[in-house]
Amino acid sequence: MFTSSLKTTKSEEIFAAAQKLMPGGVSSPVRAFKSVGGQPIVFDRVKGAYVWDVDGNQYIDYVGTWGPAICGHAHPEVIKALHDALEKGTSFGAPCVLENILAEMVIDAVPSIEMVRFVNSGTEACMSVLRLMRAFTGREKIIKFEGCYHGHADMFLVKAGSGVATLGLPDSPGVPKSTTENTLTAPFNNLEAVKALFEQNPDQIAGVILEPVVGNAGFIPPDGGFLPGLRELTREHGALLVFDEVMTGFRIAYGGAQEKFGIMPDLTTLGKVIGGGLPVGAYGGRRDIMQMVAPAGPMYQAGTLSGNPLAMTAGIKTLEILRQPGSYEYLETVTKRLADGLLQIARETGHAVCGGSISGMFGLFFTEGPVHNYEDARKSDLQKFSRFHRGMLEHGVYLAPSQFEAGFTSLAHTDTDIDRTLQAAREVMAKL
Ligand code: KE4
Repeated sequence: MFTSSLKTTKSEEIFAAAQKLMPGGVSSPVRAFKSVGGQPIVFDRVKGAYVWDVDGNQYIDYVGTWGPAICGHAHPEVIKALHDALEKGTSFGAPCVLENILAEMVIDAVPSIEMVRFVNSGTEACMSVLRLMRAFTGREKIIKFEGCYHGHADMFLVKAGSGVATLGLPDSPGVPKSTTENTLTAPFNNLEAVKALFEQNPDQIAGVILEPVVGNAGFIPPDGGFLPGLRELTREHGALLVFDEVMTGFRIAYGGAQEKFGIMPDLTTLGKVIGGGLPVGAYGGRRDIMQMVAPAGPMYQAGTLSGNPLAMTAGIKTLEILRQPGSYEYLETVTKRLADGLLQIARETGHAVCGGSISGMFGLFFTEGPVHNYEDARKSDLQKFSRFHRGMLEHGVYLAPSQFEAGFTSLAHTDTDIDRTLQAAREVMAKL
């Protein structure tokens, strides 16, 4: 069932052909395994906590299509709901009651959201929320944090995380200076740096946008006073606080990191989980701000497939499953056992390591740590991470193919899966 020496003939053939057809052979850079090396695994099918590749190898999956598969891949209730929805068509381009239903669920769940607009990706949600921040405040500058990733829109490609960090790209060519000169950056967890930026740019900063728990520089939780400090600083300077919860939304808690940490941002972006695996992003927040969005207000944003019935259906069913009592306690327990187990095994086998987990999100760095920001994260042993990743793959465990990503569990991961993963880690780390 779990092979040790991977047969990847078909993966190699398909990926070789793909590289002639698509840049890097992928639809998104991190999938190419560039930073961990070796042959990317070409998926054939997914179910629950598992993935099967085109060569028939099975893996326990801790990427979960980067977050959406939090109920387990291809959840039978989600699949059934999609089958039923398909009979009524795939896209309307017109109002549909399913949008009301998902909007109401998001508004009920996320403390700071009074109104919401659906889009088709986290990138679209973040680029739209940035325009809204500027439209509402009349200011142009924003603050983001090194290592945080808010999608690939030009103004965010400044010291960005995720694939940009993974590939070690000096941000990106093609992004005009004029676009990024209004993007100020500070180290995550560093309130003094943010305070200084506000003092140096009086009345010019529209807002601060962050991943409240960083997942795109590896897993970096906020230090105790960081989030409350940002709330206070933004209020003091008439700027907006924006939580990018594309990754943490409905994962850290049903109400996201803002529920977990008890902080009310002004605006929030969402994605991944709320689409249940189909393309959905969203931005939302205070009614007085959201009323600026066309056609209610003057700030323009649009999308052909936004709110389409299939994506709404998958999102509705996913949130219905997640809001069942016990979901987040289960995620917390299973993920903590995994993360703590990995750290203990690493230390027992003589590796410097740090990391942890919050609800269904975890990560580890091969460095003594602690890791408070992206600069700390970059001190970790990337070569060792690559060997760890490859070793776990050969033991039937599929981890995110980059140190600058987080790990994700699901309601489908069982104690047996965790035991198997820890057993694999014991064998791999002993040889690292
Ligand atoms: P998408 O445009 O990829 O749907 O969302 C962009 C985005 C925005 N904000 C946060 C906090 C995110 O994590 C993301 C996307 N996350 C990456 C994984 N780190 C997507 C995976 C990929 O790029 O292929």
